[in-house]
Amino acid sequence: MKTIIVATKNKGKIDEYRVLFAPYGYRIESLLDYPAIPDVEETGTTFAENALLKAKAVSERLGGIAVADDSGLEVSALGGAPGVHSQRYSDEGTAAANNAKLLKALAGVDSREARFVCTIVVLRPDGTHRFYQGALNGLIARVPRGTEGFGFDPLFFLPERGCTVAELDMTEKNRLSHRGRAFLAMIADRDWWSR
Ligand code: ITT
Repeated sequence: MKTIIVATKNKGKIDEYRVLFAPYGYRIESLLDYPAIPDVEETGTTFAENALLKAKAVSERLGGIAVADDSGLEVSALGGAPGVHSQRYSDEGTAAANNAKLLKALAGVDSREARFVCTIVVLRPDGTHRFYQGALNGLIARVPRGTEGFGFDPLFFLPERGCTVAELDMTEKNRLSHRGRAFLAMIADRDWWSR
């Protein structure tokens, strides 16, 4: 089995990538396996910039193929916020505090349209890289529902499914999520990054 290092400390993402990569014969390592690698400051203004910063930090230290994911929630009524600041939306930066802040920001707001977006970057040992994107449209619910997934999943309602993302099991989430879609584009291009 080949190993791919995904430059993330987010347990929810790591679990999803483990399941996504497994059928293709890849084993996943993450920053949780390399605690000595310091946190990267996500100073970019786009998902792509931040993803590349995270991938570079790993590839500089470990070599090999580095994969990073920068993702977030864009809410139309909030002008696209929290966007690249999704993880740090509330002062605490926890999912519970982020979700509470989002509900407060949308109190009394009828327009609930939102989308999850994900940019994956693959950085090869020779320094070349490519980006892959995915998105998922939905509505911000008025109360959280479900216990699966992570982050904003309990508030992200899928009208065509009649449930939130946190009510889907991981296989179903991966099939339709922003991350699952970006991953499909990435895996379709593996002739480039694995050669
Ligand atoms: P790493 O930088 O270590 O990968 P992170 O959680 O900081 O972990 P991001 O900077 O990409 O990752 O921020 C992503 C945030 O966007 C995440 O913490 C959630 O708040 C939200 N988010 C992204 N994908 C999500 C998903 O599939 N479900 C729910 N929330 C998600």
